[in-house]
Amino acid sequence: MNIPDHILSKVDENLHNKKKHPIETVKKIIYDCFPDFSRFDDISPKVAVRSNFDDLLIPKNHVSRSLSDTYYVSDDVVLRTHTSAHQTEMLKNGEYSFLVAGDCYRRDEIDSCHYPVFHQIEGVRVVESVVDIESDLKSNIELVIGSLFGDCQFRMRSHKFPFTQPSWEVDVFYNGNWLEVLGCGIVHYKIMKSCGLEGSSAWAFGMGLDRLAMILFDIPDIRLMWSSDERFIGQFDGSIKKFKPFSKYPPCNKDISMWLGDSFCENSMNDIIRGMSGDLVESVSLQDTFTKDGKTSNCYRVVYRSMDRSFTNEEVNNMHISCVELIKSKIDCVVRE
Ligand code: FA5
Ligand code: MG
Repeated sequence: MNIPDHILSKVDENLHNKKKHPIETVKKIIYDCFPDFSRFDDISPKVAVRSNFDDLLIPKNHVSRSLSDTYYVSDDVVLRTHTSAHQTEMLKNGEYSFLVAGDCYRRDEIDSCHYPVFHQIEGVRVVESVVDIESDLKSNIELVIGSLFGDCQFRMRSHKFPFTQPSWEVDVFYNGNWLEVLGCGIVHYKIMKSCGLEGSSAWAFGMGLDRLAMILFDIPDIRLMWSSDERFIGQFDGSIKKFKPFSKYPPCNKDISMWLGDSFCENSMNDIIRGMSGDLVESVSLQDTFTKDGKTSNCYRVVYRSMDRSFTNEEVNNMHISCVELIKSKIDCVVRE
């Protein structure tokens, strides 16, 4: 329905299962923290709307469900937006401690740490009610963080997810910055009940593998994860290694100004630019916005930069012109020339 070819073509890539890829290395470190857990890493990312949203108590009007945020295969099938989509079917199947790793899809902004396809790992454990569930969660989080980052400070901040209560986000203090690395919480009692598990409790966590790999391997741009350039992929051997950047190619900036129509959707524009330029687009950012006579004008800066080669001015100009033409014909806006 709203899935461009450049996204569909990623469904079979499975970077999380590609030997020695940084994302697979991170996945395995997390696997090793939970030797007794069942592991699932080849479940199709095409899931029922019910599993991705309804079963997780995500409200009908939640923005994450909209066509502007989620890729719909049909009215009732989406490309999963998180690995939590598999929680309830696993619990109903009698899995009581499991890990699910997989590719996830979201329509999102364009910058060095957002990509429309990324990878998550989900961990869930059902425990007998006698166990102090919050401290069991906390000690397991401590174990994962310790295996990934070594001896470092971390903090659990109260947060809100519809499917866990209470919920937290976890930040790690690494290289002088607090970085958000995962979301977690106690599985909502309504979900436990719907899975026939009233009387037990469970904890769950979900973490983004791409950003973890970027932090641990010093990978500066998330697009590199998709590179098949030997200068990238040849650097990894299955252990954590700092990435040695090959020369950085110069960026080329292009601005595009437009009057917005009522149904203007920034993520749809981003999909067009990503689709037209492949991985040559580095970021799209709002530079300026103003309203005049009830109409809003936005100016976006599109930065093009290749990860592995230099390009000619002519090549970028042509690509940008093609993007603008497609935006004019597909997006509700009037481009200001
Ligand atoms: C979730 O997806 C929850 N399902 C996590 C969870 C599981 C909470 C179980 C409680 C219990 P969130 O939307 O924050 O949470 O995403 C988790 C991680 O996915 C982020 O921290 C980030 O690392 C990664 N992520 C999300 N969007 C992108 C993107 N566009 N590009 C790269 N990584 C992304
Ligand atoms: Mg896949």
